[in-house]
Amino acid sequence: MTTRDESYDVIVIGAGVSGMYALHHLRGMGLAVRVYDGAADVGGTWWYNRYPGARVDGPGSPFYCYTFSDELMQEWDWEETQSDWAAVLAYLRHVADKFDLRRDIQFETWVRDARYDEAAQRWTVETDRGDSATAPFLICAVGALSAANIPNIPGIDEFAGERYHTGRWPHHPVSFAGKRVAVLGTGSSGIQSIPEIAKTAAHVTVLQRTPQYSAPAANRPLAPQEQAAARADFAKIRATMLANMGGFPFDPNPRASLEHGREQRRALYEKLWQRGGFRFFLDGYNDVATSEESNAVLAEFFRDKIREVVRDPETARKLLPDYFVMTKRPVLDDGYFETFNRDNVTLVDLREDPIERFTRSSVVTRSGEHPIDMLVLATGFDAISGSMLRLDPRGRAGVRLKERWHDRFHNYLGMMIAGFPNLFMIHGPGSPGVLYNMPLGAERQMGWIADFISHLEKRGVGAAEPTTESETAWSAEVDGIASMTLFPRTSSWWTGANIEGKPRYFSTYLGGSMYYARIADIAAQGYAGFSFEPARAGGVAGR
Ligand code: NA7
Repeated sequence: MTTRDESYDVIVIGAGVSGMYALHHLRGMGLAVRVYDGAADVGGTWWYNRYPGARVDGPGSPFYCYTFSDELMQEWDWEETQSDWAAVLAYLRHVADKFDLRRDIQFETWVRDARYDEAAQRWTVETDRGDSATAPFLICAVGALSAANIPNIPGIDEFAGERYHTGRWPHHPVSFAGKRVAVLGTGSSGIQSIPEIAKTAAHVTVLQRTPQYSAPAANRPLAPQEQAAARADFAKIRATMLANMGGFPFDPNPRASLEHGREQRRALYEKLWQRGGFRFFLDGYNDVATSEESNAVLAEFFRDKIREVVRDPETARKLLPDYFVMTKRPVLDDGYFETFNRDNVTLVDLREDPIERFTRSSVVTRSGEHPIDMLVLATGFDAISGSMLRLDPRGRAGVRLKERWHDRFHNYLGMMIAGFPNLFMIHGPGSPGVLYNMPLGAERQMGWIADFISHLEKRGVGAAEPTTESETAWSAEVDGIASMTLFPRTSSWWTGANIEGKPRYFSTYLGGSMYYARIADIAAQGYAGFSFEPARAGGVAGR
């Protein structure tokens, strides 16, 4: 059924982790909310990324989850420390059931236009189903890792075999049995899927542009007593999560590498390696991301591990990363390097042997032709900003976001954009987004947005947006923090280097929990840095 000019208080785009929480929170405020999502159900990232081996690859369960409901925490059982996509999706479906979210979500619906009407002080969205709706507030919960990156390689569209992108994995079963499979890309998705694919494929050709520092995921069943402990003390654990830099309940690591010599450091790394998991990257030394010397010792430790595992020295050489550890998204694996000891796996180093083209049945690199039946694109995303630019909303005077963001993703507090009044982003550029526990980050940003909306309503404000001066100052803050680290010095999706023509800078606010203190402070100052326009009839006050 097509709906025309439906009127709401808030329109939310996206029904993933962030959009689901946004709906729940806004409903609790008594607001009328409409959510749109292109998928057939909730889940966002976890709806789409269902490739073999897809798992949580950060500090895992039971802390990669919502924290807003104690009841939810008490009733949901996580089975493993690194939950797979199906377990996370089952959890999100349970959340949708429990809080009756679906009745306000329109699925299988893409928002193809979002434009601001200055006179009415309202956003209008139009969908690919011919619906349109308006609301004074628009929340873009469009996902930091959503816009799939399909590389533009000669002949790629002529390839006649099966072709899948990990971030758009089909819902029907995919069989690799007896097939020659090429996997392009060795980020988290490639490294998770390659060992799984190699188990049944006739042959796997791994096409690697950049080798990775990957640590053992050490996925294991979550012991009932661990879950029970988390439940018993959840209020206290949540307080630690709120205080911790990355949003997880770990004590901050106080150890600087200067305290230990090289051998002592390697001994500690060995101990952490044996334990495995994401905390390998966090629990060593607190200066790994800031000190070249500290970083070099850890990098060498990784390279030694790769040399130890991979039997063919030439393959091992190609797998050795040579940039600062942690400055690309750290990866966790389950037997990735061991996979290269299998007879049915070969590695092509694209830096030495680049792809020239695809044909109907092969990939041709400089050294020759590799016949394939299937191409898996594990090529990642136009991350952080890509899904906002795909939406490309039109703000004041019809200015498109693409125009405003041609040189940088200008914003204030990682949530709002000058010229785009009453539009909020969750996990957008300029926020801690992908470098923070994302469900918790969504809750915290949404809490701030909700308070802001209440503030505007109470004061009869119809339109609020940041000044360009406050955007400039925020940019300087984001850049200032990043420049204290080694992160901006590596080409990564964090710096936009994976997408041709994308502005190149480290766009994430690296201050972690410090960010939440900053935005609370801005609110306490009466929302400093914004300009406000009184409500006209039909705007916020007129709803
Ligand atoms: P990533 O981490 O962006 O990995 C993509 C991989 O694909 C990476 O190895 C890229 O090499 C490679 N790539 C991308 N484009 C090309 C082209 N054109 N040619 C060759 N190789 C290419 O995406 P993932 O999906 O693995 O992970 C995304 C996040 O999801 C992950 O960090 C977790 O947070 C969850 P590059 O390194 O750019 O040289």
